[in-house]
Amino acid sequence: MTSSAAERRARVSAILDRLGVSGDNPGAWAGAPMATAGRRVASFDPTSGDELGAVLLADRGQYETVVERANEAFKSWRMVPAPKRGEIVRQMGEALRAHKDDLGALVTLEVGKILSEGLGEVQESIDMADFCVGLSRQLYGLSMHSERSRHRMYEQWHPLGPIGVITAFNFPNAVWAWNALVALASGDTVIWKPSLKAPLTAIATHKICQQVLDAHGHDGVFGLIIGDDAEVGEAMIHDHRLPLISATGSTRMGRHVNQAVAGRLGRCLLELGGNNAIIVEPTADLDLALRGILFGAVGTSGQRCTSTRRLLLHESIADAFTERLAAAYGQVRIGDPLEDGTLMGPLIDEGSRAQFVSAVRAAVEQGGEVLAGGSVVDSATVLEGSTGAFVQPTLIRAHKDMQICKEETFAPILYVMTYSELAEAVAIQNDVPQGLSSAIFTDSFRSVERFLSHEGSDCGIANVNIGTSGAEIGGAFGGEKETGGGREAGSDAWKAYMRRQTCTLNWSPELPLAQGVRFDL
Ligand code: UN1
Repeated sequence: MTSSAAERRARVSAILDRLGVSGDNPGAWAGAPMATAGRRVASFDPTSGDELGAVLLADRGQYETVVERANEAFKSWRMVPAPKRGEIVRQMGEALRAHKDDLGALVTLEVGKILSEGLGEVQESIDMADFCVGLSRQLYGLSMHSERSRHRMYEQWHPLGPIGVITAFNFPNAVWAWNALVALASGDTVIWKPSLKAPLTAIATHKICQQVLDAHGHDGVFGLIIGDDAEVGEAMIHDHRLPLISATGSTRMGRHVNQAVAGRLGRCLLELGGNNAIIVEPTADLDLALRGILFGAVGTSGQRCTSTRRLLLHESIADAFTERLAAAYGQVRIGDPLEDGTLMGPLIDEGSRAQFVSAVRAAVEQGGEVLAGGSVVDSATVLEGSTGAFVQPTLIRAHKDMQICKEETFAPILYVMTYSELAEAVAIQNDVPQGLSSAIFTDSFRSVERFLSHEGSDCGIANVNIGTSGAEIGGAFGGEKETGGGREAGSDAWKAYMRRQTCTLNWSPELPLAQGVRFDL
């Protein structure tokens, strides 16, 4: 179904209205310490180029208010029993469910991913809420056997404090949930600084969850601060009151955040760039591999940190498979991400389009050959009146030493290389600064085990017969090397949001010292 520009605008404004984010500065609703003055920043629909709304940026004064409220709220929130906190998170999950369709559409409107992915992103937040309900009853510590008679040792986990969460444009809802819902179950409060490219999703998400907190009389547990890096970001990373900063974004940004937070001996949880490869062995189910590669490389217009950027094909299958892939690339439907049937929407903005263009140029200069795509797309051919940054999904024959293949370009460019031995493929895969996600398609048991062994993939995520993107929330998400080492979402990622306390209790009438030390008068 395609709609006219006028019909589309009506649909868009209905979505914004229902979520309460239409008009100027929708963040400044009653009772919230949002900016009422300050630089105006518009949020654009990357598909049409239309302005969706605008926010006023917060200054240091508003930042202070939000942090003070979060600090104050922490004192009471940490004393709410964890399962009761879990019950509030459960209600947030219900509220997100009730708004899933509109919120998913808003994600699509603000960042340009196809509707199915926008909805999938909200589903990821709902799944996080469900996970955190269970987690709230499982914040387990170990008990140890003391070497001393009639002594007991155990560890317990305490809430940490107000957590600073800095998110990127590409997952404007789910990455918040990975952090904020775990933090809430853990007894922390949250200060969220969203990307200025997706402030409306942040405001809508915050409003939906704030209503639940309001119903329980918890003020200040969630803080939202929409500001720029120099004013608000810098304040956050240098703020001693925020014991943990969880930041998602580029490696350049993460390095800066890490240094600032380390300077005050705070904690960082970083989720930075990826340069993810898929290895395809001759035994692989090639139909499966093709679909996994397409979703990984073309999905979200290549703007996931887990997007597939390099394809390592065994030389015996390379030519025929590359041909099939190039044909499939030619069939990817580029269009309005709100419409059924579209597989690829626009890039987030002109800056990203410029990076796409310069990466393709660099690849060709470095010896690469464009096998499919390679060009920008005239936006007027996609949507009437659009100024969106549309590009073609692009396949480039490359060789392992090309510098551009070691860099992360947030665009749908896939570099295809060949190998003859699995060890060589794994070496190529690992020979990049980033270490987020990796995958192999094979039916060989031995290859699977080698890929997953200590001398296999060096990434935080290693998949078999699944692409590099689209991780489930149940596992810990994150990567090694320049990806930053952080882990978010499931498994025991919650431990980063709490502080561990080791307790030793003596219930004997003696005072024996550990290690047999004697210190008697
Ligand atoms: C990101 O791109 O920052 O695994 C996160 C995935 C998604 C999350 C991506 N669940 O692709």
